[in-house]
Amino acid sequence: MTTRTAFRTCPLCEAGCGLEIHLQKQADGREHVARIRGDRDHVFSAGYVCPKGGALKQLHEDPDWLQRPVVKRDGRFVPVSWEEAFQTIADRLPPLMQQQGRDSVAIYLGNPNVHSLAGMLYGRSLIKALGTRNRFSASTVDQRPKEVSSALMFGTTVIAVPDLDRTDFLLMLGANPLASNGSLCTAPDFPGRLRALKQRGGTLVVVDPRRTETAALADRHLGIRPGTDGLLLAAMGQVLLAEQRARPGRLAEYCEGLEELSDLLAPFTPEAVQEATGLDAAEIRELTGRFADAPTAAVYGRIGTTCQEFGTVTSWLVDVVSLLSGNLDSAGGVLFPTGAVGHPSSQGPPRYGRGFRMGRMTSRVSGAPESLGEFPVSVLAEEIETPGKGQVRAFITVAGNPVASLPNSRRIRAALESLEFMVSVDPYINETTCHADVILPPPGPLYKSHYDYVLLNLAVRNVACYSPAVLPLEDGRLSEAEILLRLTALAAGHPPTAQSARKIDDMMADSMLQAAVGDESGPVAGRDVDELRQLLGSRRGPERLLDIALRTGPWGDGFGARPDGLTLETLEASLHGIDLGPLQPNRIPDVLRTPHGKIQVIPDLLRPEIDRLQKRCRRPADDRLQLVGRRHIRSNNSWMHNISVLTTGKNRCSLQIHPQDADRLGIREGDRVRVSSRVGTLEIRAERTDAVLPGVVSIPHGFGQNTDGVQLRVARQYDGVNANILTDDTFCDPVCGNIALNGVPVTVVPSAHDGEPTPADQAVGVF
Ligand SMILES: Nc1nc2c(c(=O)[nH]1)N[C@H]1C(S)=C(S)[C@@H](COP(=O)(O)OP(=O)(O)OC[C@H]3O[C@@H](n4cnc5c(=O)[nH]c(N)nc54)[C@H](O)[C@@H]3O)O[C@H]1N2
Ligand SMILES: Nc1nc2c(c(=O)[nH]1)N[C@H]1C(S)=C(S)[C@@H](COP(=O)(O)OP(=O)(O)OC[C@H]3O[C@@H](n4cnc5c(=O)[nH]c(N)nc54)[C@H](O)[C@@H]3O)O[C@H]1N2
Ligand code: SF4
Ligand SMILES: [Mo]
Repeated sequence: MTTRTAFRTCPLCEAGCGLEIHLQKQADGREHVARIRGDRDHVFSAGYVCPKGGALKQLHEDPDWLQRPVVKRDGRFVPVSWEEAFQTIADRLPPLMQQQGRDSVAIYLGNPNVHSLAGMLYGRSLIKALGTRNRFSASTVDQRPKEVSSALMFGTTVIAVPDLDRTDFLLMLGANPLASNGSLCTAPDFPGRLRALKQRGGTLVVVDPRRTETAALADRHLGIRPGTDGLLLAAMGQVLLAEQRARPGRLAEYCEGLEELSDLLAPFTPEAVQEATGLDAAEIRELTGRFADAPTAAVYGRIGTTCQEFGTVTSWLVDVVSLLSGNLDSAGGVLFPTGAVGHPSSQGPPRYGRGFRMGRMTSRVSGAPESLGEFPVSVLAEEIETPGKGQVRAFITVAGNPVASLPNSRRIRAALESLEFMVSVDPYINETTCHADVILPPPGPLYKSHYDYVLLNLAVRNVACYSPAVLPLEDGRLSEAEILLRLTALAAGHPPTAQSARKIDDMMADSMLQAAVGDESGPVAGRDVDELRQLLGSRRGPERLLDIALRTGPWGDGFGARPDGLTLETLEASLHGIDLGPLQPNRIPDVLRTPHGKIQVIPDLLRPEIDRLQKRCRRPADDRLQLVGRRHIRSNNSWMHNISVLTTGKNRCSLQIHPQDADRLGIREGDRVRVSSRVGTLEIRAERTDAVLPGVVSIPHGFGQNTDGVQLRVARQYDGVNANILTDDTFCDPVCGNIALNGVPVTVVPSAHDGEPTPADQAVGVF
């Protein structure tokens, strides 16, 4: 029998569904999760939940989730007290930083940070205190091209999202929300929203080299060759301009360089791109016509458009097509959300900025440019391997699994093995953290409060949802915020104690307040910091920082200046979230931060990319296959294969291959095959399916926990292999260095082949 019901946002993916969690009191007085279902009263998700949300119960109970810190002694992990764990770090890290310089420590912030208040707020403080140039995150194996293309056009990283609930026509490229539930487009029940689009007479077109679950729902599926979406979009732009159907409308006045687009896109006729894209010219013309005819239309591009060799230029073209068709910043098209904790440009009148700059530093070994304060993950291994001043000798991971997630895994793994010292803030001993000297485990999701600090700035509706922790922290546990604050203290030269953590937290709150009162166009301009501090009452930690951000945000109470506005207290009283209404059009010019206050239609940095894209049309066909990824509704990147309710059923780690290719190569259903790329070889079971285009093969990522050192009892049993053994750390988008995980050239042979072994063959089966 349920003794209490708690409500909480699901922290597992970008959809942010509301959950209803039924708890029961046990004989020992502890509360136990009886069941979890969707919160039907939630303002955004209205009861939707996917299998992962329900599996939070099993995640919460996972016996492999570390309950105490562990330290490696004689090659084995031993549980220790928090004091001992921090002391071990204090003994090793600061001396290394002193002797070899701050750049000798690298840090990687992984994906779950984006779903964690502590990660969002205190990951930054840790980075700052470390003072290292060697900062890395999942962003450069994911969405950096979109951030950069937006920033180049608009002066800041605002990202336009499809107006999913109102559009008449959705053109979706390289995304499979029926599996992923959406990304860079926060939309709980994405599948339901797509069905609603169809029910109201709208059109869904999916562009993907695989006939995905989402494609199956679409009115039309265009099977494109991997890496050529930029050509398709450029051709759409060319047709709109050549047929004089471009209608940027009111935005024309805010554009710099619009007139030049006609000449620039002129070579990209549908006929010129048809061979490379594999799409018929007539089909491209028809698509463009229908897109232009629709009363409103939105273009949405995701992993297939960012994690590929033309990531930035393709992401730019997504917005160019929206702009030319009159759908940018327009209802039913693509819009800029106004999250309650403001993106810097989500409030206030237009402020001319300095524009966006990247490459302010370059990496030591290969000179890769920095973007948004980070180097691309493609250079992580070489920074560890290459001797010299500034060589990385120590590594910190926070919620990241580079061995599973980054390209050329084998090289990453060898690099981690060569480190002098490594710390992981992570609940599991997995393929990455098994290389750590110290693992600091955060408590499970039900012990944490939640607010989607970043993701609500990407939502298809303006909403604000806060959830307090469902369960109180148990004795002997530290919150993730406390762990990160103590690490920050240590990196800043203070003892890693609760007292230092408190001081740093106070300093962070003060500096946020200082920044807010110093912002001349902000709601608390010129006010007294002491007065505002008083108004925050006794809050500490992430809640205090969140309250400041909410109150000074676009919907905030301005610390009393707008009494009806939001505070954390209002959100605490709204268990099912607060709906702030549909996204607003006409945010341009206010959102712009370019030096001239206009949209930079053709960013200089992208001119060479447009040439390179054009040359892509003439690239001779390659007889190798092209590898792409895939996701499944029951997966979550690299870390949920230990939850048996999610892994039962048919094995999902297979190589999908078209029957034509399989026949040519002599591969039968279920055969084990050997797949090789420039950097590695692996063995995997083949699955013949015409859901992939001929010439394309697909392997999901995040598997391969059946390797030495991993202490995940369920995941270890899974017959899976690490797809990133094949992905290539030199195959990148050249603008920002984001990895091209899709379109990787590979060869496939039946496993028992008699051919000459390649050098890579000798390493088969290492993982
Ligand atoms: N081949 C291929 N590779 C890919 C992709 C692909 O499509 N194909 N996708 C890429 C993308 S988009 C991304 S975002 C990256 C993701 O790659 P990563 O950034 O490595 O993220 P995850 O794989 O989610 O790994 C999460 C880690 O965080 C830990 N963790 C889980 N919850 C918590 C928590 O609450 N606190 C802390 N401190 N740790 C926690 C887990 O144990 C795990 O070690 O992978 C990329 N890699
Ligand atoms: N269940 C589940 N949900 C997740 C995750 C997960 O691992 N599991 N991961 C989360 C994360 S970190 C992210 S970033 C998001 C990603 O969200 P999505 O982008 O929706 O993720 P995918 O399902 O990988 O969809 C990418 C699609 O691009 C296609 N593709 C590959 N190459 C190309 C190409 O060159 N052009 C085109 N047009 N298509 C191409 C692939 O076939 C695939 O169907 O999902 C998030 N949600
Ligand atoms: S779609 Fe699933 S994993 Fe994502 S937030 Fe909703 S319930 Fe959680
Ligand atoms: Mo991602």
